[in-house]
Amino acid sequence: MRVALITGITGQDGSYLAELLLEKGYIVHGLQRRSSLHHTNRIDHLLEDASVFDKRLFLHYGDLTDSMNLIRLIEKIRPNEIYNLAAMSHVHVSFDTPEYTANADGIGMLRILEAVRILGLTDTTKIYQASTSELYGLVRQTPQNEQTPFHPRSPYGVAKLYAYWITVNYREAYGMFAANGILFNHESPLRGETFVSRKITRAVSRIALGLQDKLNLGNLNAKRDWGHAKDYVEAMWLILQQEKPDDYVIATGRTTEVREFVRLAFAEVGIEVEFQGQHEAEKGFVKRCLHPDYQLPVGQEIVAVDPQYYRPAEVELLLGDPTKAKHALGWEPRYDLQALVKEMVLHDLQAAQKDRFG
Ligand code: NDP
Ligand code: GDR
Repeated sequence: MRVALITGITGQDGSYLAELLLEKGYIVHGLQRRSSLHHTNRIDHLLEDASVFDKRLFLHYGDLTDSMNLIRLIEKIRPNEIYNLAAMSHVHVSFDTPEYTANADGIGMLRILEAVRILGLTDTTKIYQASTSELYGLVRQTPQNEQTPFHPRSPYGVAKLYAYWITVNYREAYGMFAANGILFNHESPLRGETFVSRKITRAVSRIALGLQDKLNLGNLNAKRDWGHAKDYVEAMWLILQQEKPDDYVIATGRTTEVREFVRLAFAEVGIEVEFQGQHEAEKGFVKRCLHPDYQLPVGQEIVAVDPQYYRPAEVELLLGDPTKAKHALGWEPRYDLQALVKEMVLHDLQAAQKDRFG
């Protein structure tokens, strides 16, 4: 049986990846941080499954900032595959916690590579690094592919740039199977609630049910290449199944404005939004309600811009070119944006119904 170690198993991608690897028959070990509150919600369905928990799924306390812990765990687990998904993954928050972000998101990957090298596991352990389209940052060219120059725009992006290059460096220096997936934004009902997609679908559901008045957002002009996390964890696995380690862009090849994501999400509950005004004065109003269950007064303000959500430096446009992944990995996304938004809104509507009716 193949053995995998997932750092960041309690996150969005960690949950989908653990599920995928368990389906494929792997023994899965996950690194979790100690927390004062319950924080395994995204993998509770796996932990409660008696057929896997304690038999093929094991959790270990640890942290990417703790080398000794990582060495000890990797020595004990001797994984065939390590997926380094752990990170302080919020771009805006990284401006408030730049040093910690560099330590966890940048040096964290070095600690894993070094642990594998020191333990003499370079020939037996393949390593995946969760690289990101935030590496491209300032727009130089679109669509962005594996040859596009990097210019990160946040402490998060810069930390991930270090992790990207140290992965390439250990591959070249020590012949390790170390590979980067340069993943563009991917979302799901498991997405953290402060990322823009989930913030929108959650607010739309709560506004439709009368639990919230308005959705406050930052830059509505930003464009992202949004896919579904379920498709993207499949690409991570495929990257480690190749004969040779390499780096791949994983994206849908389509880009959409934040403003349009808002429109699509409200459309799922039959509410047509009309935007008026510019910059900080821009607002979204109810134009029409087409769903019998979700009736709001026409003209009600339901979206506003709040500059507190602006970032000190912004990434305006991301559009990925997944041609290499399509040809080399045979990877194609199954979800389009419409299907993604629908799934997220439906999920959040159910959660909002529970909040409203108990
Ligand atoms: P999440 O924020 O949902 O999950 C991050 C995970 O990392 C959580 O399990 C978190 O634990 C854990 N973590 C954070 N800091 C540490 C640390 N110091 N030591 C150990 N664990 C830690 O992120 P996603 O699942 O969305 O993303 C997975 C990875 O992919 C991240 O590295 C992210 O930067 C990267 N990425 C994500 C993209 C996306 O669009 N989702 C696109 C490209 C790259 P806890 O639950 O305790 O907070
Ligand atoms: P991003 O995702 O920064 O691309 O990083 P996020 O959803 O946070 O922002 C996307 C875009 O939306 C704009 N925006 C807002 N963002 C948030 N969070 N909240 C708001 O209210 C808001 N209003 C507008 C942002 O300015 C931005 O332009 C994600 C993370 O998962 C990273 O870990 C990952 O590496 C990249 O995607 C690819």
